[in-house]
Amino acid sequence: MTNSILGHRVLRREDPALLTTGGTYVDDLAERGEDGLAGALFVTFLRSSVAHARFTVDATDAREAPGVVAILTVDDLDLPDVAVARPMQAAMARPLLARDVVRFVGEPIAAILTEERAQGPDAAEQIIVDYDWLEPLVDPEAALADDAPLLFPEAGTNLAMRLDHRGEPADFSGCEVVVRQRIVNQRLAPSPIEPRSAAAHWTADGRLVQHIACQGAHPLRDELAEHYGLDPADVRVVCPDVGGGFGAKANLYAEGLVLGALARHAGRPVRWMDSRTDNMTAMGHGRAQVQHVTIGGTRDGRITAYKLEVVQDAGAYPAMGGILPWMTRTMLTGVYDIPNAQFSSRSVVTTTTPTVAYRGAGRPEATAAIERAVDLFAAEIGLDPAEVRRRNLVAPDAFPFTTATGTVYDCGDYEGALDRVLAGAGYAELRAEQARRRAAGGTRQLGIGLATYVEITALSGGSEYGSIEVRPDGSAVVTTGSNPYGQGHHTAWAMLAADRLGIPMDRIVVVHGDTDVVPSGAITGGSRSVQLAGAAVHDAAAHAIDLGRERAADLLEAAVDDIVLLTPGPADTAGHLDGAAPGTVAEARFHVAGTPAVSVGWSEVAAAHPDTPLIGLSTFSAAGPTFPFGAHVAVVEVDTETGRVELVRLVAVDDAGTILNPLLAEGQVHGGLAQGAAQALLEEVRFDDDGNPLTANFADYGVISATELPAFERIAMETPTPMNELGAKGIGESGTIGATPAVHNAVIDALAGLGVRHLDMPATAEKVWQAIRSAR
Ligand code: SMO
Repeated sequence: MTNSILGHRVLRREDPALLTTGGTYVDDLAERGEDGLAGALFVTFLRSSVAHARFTVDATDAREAPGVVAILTVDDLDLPDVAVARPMQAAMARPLLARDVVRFVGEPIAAILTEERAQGPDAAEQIIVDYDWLEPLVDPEAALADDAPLLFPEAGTNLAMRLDHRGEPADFSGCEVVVRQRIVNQRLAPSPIEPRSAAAHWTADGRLVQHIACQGAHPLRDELAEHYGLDPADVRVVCPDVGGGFGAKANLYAEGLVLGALARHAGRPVRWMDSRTDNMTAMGHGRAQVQHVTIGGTRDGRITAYKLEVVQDAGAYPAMGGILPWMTRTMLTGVYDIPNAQFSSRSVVTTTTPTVAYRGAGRPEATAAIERAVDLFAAEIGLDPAEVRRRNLVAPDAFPFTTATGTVYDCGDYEGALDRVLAGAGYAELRAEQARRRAAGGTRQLGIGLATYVEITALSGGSEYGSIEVRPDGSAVVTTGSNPYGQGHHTAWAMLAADRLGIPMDRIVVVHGDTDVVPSGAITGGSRSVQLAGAAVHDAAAHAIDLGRERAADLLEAAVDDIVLLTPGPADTAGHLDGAAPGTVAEARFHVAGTPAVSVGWSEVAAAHPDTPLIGLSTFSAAGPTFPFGAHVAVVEVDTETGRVELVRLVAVDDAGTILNPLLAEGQVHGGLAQGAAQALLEEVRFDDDGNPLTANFADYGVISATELPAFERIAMETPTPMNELGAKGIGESGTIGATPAVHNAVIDALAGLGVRHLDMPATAEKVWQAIRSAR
């Protein structure tokens, strides 16, 4: 495969449009009145301004406000509530608009349909909501108290789901050292730059069409079909360009579910887009776990027992976030060989924004807990944290490795990743510099943070759709079930098809995100795309080649077994390949083995049967998930007078198996590192004691930007997985998973000389300053 395009830094073909004329987002389609959206009414949601109350609504005056076409409340909807996913409490179902009781600030109470965008918020001001306050409940641990206010009195509890430990409890009796810590893995706002956005209309023949910014059209189509009692074939979901999702656009929200009913009521298309504040208060939040860790072992650094007890804040209505402790359990012991381990969790409802999946979805929480615990353990026994990690890693010859919670890791070399990152960071020199600064006692102390991690991608294996049609002009259309929202599927899938078919990349179009065009698909999430949808494209190409060989055999009057496809090499004509000059590479040709002089090309075989398109298709199924891993070193400087933390270096080894395009992988890792550092240093969704959001915009919420970040240092490592022919694992979430604890540990490491043992994230200047003061 020396001529392969794979593994090269091919530039993103998505970017010229995104960086110049802009993409085409849902709101653009609505604005242009395209695709059935002409004359769409604007939907504005009147949202609760209190966290917990019984309420009544009077919209009499508002109905007379300029431009108002209709105002609907829950009684006007002929739709069921959002059922709670099993095994969570069924009695905690969510009405699509609040019914009698509101349970978080931002919960939609009424839908206002107006002719112009600005008329909705004006009309909302004229709706009179009479709130009869109920006791708010903001603290998830308090939700379990006997006297806690109940969000759903009929459920009789605030507990939405519990996972109890299976098997023997972790035994700490033989440990020489046992360390305990309560750790808050704080609530985060996923903060996509494009907020939630959708439009809906009904066709003349009774089909529901929804355009929506999402992570996968087909699962949403099925969700809509179920909710509206329709055959999935009578629902069409279209997902155009999407400006980020990070897990939070993986499911429909009440606002998205209700649009079809609003369009039906008005007899016109409707369109909706979040304001930033609506997005910060009503799109799902991530993380939100309180963790109690116990770690024990020997004085020479062997960890022999580990326990993690989680309280998961599910927010007001249990959604994906309530289930995520299951993922935390899956990755409980991380990269360490700790057979004696225990996990339990309780997911509770609180009068706050519901929680959902957010970049890593339950796995970063597991890593953050154990990586902090290992550092606490190392500090207690006075050993270097790198050395403690090394003494406990799963050995390279132990794969496939089954953990205490029954997870089977496919392959890995954890010590190799640790060695690389320590060498790349210059770990010994960093420690020496740290010692010098501590001895000198200056105001800029150095902190060095480590994290070693493993995560699970393509969670339960699963399958994905891919097809390739070669057209009579020799161009190809790749159709994929996987839906990009920034990852670069158009580039990656075109590379895979070009590589295998020998058709130049600029003659390959990638189609996705329309349930009327793509037969099936799942979400882009859990870092699954390359290893499932990418593998499907790779596989579909093989089928297309088989069909091509059959046709070539007819054309060349030869036996099909004698026909081979000669691919001329890197199939890039756009000059993107490692900066090579533009030039046309000849397309691949079919010929009889040994006689390349007589051949036919793709256009000839595709044109040979004009009535039978040449389509290779695949629904690739993975034998199981894969387990990317890595090691990060973060270096921070802490100003001990002000508490200000500066992240000065972030060195990362992220092994995601075989890399298809290092440029795309790097983009994923960079974003992940940024969001990991963001959790460690800056970001936190906060509520006051009454449940009022305090971080409802980008001024109050410390969303990270380039100014707070160093140039990242990445060190390559590739351990191919046997789970797919590409050898690829997922890369979308790994940066976040490793960076969060590495940066967090670095801050505490900087403060260790001052007597600080632990500090919860985010390490804001104020919190660091307070910690230094208390320690002194
Ligand atoms: S947090 Mo993701 O879309 O699995």
